[in-house]
Amino acid sequence: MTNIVLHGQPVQLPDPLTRPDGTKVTTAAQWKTTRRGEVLELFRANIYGRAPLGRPADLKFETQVTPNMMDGKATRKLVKISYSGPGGAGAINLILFVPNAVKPAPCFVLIDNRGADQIDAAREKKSPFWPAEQLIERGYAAAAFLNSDLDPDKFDNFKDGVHGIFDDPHKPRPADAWGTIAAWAWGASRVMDYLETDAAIDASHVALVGHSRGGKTALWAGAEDERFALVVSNDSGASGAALARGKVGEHISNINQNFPHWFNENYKKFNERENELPLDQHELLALIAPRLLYIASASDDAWADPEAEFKSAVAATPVYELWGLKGLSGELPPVETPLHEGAIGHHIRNGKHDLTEYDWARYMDFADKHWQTKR
Ligand code: GTR
Repeated sequence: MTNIVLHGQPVQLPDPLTRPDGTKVTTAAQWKTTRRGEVLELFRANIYGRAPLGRPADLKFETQVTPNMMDGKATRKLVKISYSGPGGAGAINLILFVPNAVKPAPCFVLIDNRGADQIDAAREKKSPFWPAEQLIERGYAAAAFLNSDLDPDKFDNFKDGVHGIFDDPHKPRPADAWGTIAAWAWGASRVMDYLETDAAIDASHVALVGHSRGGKTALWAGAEDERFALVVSNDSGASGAALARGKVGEHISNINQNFPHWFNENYKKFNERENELPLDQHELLALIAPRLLYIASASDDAWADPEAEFKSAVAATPVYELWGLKGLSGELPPVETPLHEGAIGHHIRNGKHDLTEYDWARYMDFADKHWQTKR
C-alpha cells in the first residue's frame, strides 16, 4: 500500500511496485518485463477495455500537400488514414502542419474532442484550443484529429465507429470490450503509424495532447503505445490523471452514468466502490514511465480535482525513480508555477476547465527543455 494525504484525509492506494504475489519490483528491468504488463492488463480489464486489434493489415495513407501555408512557414498535409474490417470501412482525417524551417520536426498531436472548428485546416478560424501557428513558430509540427472520426461521442450500444467495424456482431459483447475512450486512443496510435512514415517528422519526439475526455484518451493511448515520447493530460480529471480514491468532484458513478460508452462494462462494478478497485489512476500515469508526462490542471476545475491529479503524479513517482528520474513530490503548487525539472511536468493554470494558449506554451517549454529543441 502507498499512503498519501488528499484533501487533508489519509488515503491508501495500491502500491504500483508490488506484484500480486507480494514481491516488490526494485529495478527498471523488472518493471518492464513483469510489472508493466500486469498493470496494463488491470486497466484493460477493469476500466478502458481491450482493443481487438492494433494496426489493421490494410491501413492506408493518402496525403494532399500544400507547401506554403502560414506565410510560407509551414507545409500542410491532409492525410486520410483509412482502414476496414468485417463491419465496413473507416478513416481518420489527420490535419498536419510541418514547419518548413525544421526537418525532421518534433510533433504535437492533439486529440480534438471539441469539433472541427477548433482545428480549421484553412486557418481562417484560429482557436486557442489548437494554436497551430505558435507550434510552427517554435519549431514543432502541429497535428490534430477529431475523436469522432473513430467513434461518435454518444451511447449507441457500440454500433457505430470502429466498434461497428471491428467487433463481431454475432458474439455477445465481453465485459472487458473496448469503450469509446479506448477507440479514440486506438486512433491516436494509427496517427502514429502515419507519422512514422513521414520523413518530415521526428517520430521519436511525438507528444500526444488531450483535454478532459481527450486527456483521459491521451493517457490511455500513451499507456498502450510506447511510441509516444511525451503524454500531456490537460484537465483530464476522473478516470484520467486524478486518483479515484479520496477524490472530490466527479466520481466513477457520475462518469459511468453520464457517459456509459466511455469505459468497459466491468468499470460499472466500481460505482460508489472506489476502494475496491484493484488499481488506481497513479498506476496509469506510471505506465507512461520512463517517458515524459505532463499533468496540467485549472484552478476552478473542482470537478476534475487538481489536487487528486497532482497527488496521483506524486504516487506514480516511485516508478519513475526506478530509472533514476525525478517525478513530483510534496503538495499542489501555487497557480501558474510550472514544475518542469523532472520527467513529470506540472502546472495549475488560473481559470476554468479549458485548453488555452497558456497551457500550450508550457507544454512547448517542457518539450524544449527535455528534448533540447530550443533554437
Ligand atoms: C465532463 C466530464 C468530465 C470531462 C469533461 C470533458 O462532463 O464529466 O469527465 O471529461 O466532460 O470532456 O469536457
